[in-house]
Amino acid sequence: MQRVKKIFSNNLINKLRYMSLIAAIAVVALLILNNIDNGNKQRLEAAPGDDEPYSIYIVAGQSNAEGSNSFLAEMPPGQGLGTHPVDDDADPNDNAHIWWKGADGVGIEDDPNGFVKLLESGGSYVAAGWEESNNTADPSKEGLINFKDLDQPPPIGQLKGQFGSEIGIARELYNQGKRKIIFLKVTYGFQALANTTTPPNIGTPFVPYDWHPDSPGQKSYYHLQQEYADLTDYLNRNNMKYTVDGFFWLQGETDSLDTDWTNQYEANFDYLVNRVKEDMHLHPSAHFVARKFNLRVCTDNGYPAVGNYCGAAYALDIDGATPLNILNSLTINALISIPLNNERIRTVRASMQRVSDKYDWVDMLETDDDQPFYNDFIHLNATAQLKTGERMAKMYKQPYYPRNTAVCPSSRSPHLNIDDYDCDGVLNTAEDNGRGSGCQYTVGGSPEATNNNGNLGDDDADCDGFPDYIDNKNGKGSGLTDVQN
Ligand SMILES: [Ca+2]
Ligand SMILES: [Ca+2]
Ligand SMILES: [Ca+2]
Ligand SMILES: [Ca+2]
Repeated sequence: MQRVKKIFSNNLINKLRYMSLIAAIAVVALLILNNIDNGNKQRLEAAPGDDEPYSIYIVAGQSNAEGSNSFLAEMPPGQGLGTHPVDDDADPNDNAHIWWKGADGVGIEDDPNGFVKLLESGGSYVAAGWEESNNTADPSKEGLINFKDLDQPPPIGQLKGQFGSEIGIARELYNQGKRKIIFLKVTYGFQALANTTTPPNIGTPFVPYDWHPDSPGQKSYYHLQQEYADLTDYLNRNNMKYTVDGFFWLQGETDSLDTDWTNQYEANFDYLVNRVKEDMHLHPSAHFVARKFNLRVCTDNGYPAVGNYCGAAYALDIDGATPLNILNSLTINALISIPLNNERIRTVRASMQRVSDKYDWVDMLETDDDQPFYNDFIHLNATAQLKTGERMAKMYKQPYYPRNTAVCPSSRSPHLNIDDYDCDGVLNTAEDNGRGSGCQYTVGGSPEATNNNGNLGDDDADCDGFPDYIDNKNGKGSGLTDVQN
């Protein structure tokens, strides 16, 4: 569009009628070429705003992050997929997109000899694997899926028509004026944060892909890093600048199954939030928002009235998600079991809160209220996922400019405001220039370049904490009244 604008501008200057005609023909030709070039492919956002960065939001965790038992088909009346402008068919150009990876839905029970294999392997047999998004409708977009297509079967839509908090988050951000939203979602049910390979922790086939960043092999955090690399490589190849504006974490239930895991949660969670902030180059204004999981509805209602023992989480005096304990949780007479798990649940919840209290960029969403669960009393249903997403998105000020805000001099148009947030005459997309020598970006203590990496949130020439694209003052401070750090 820049080239079209420039030619049109030259055309006005030129007083010669025939030149005007030629220029007009050129404009039409360019527009036609542009249409041919784009075909019928959807853009993520229509111009103006081509130089506005995309916002990546990351959703990660275990089953409630995945959205197990939260189904598109069970969304409340009037709130179904396609009823909101961020996920509708009417104007898909401003829809949110998602790049996801998660459980392939295969379990030990799907293999006729699964349990035999498990026992023979001494606990090392793992049937479960991963599936990732793949845009078969528009292969040029690789794994990037328009929200309007979430109701398609995998690898476009997610497992069994499920969805997590991403739809509620996206709708709230859109309502706040946000466009060009991309989710990166990597989730796997029943995975602990604890490193299950390190003594005294217990390795178990039921937790094959734990979330600890240092777990060896290709576990959940490894997959998250791989998908982050794949997504940002895709964006870079397509000249799409971005910032990483939030991380949403729904996890913790499985760590309450083992006393060692429970006792390590505070240290593990503290480590996770800082690793994420570094590894995924979070925007200085981005927050890590965690849902403080809640099994109160489960413990209050599950046992013994309706014979639902909330799985292993409540009813059994187990310690450790070992094959024997899991087997017992399915078969043992619940009347002789002793529910000691509440203390571990409280410990994990308190650990999450302490880490949140320690960092002003870590927020905790309390859930100890009337949230509707699915019939298993563990998993958020569709209504609850929408509500949870909305709440999580509201927990901090987003690092972007609402449209048509007047921070630029009056001589500049609102469109320039979108493409040049800090009104310094340099387009947002041209402010990917790295950091000052006094504030090198480090990952794990090692310096890492931030220039021309596609991410605009990690560049800071004057080392004042304000990324260059929203910093028009050389020296301390952004010079912009509506930018918070
Ligand atoms: Ca600028
Ligand atoms: Ca950068
Ligand atoms: Ca700065
Ligand atoms: Ca500054």
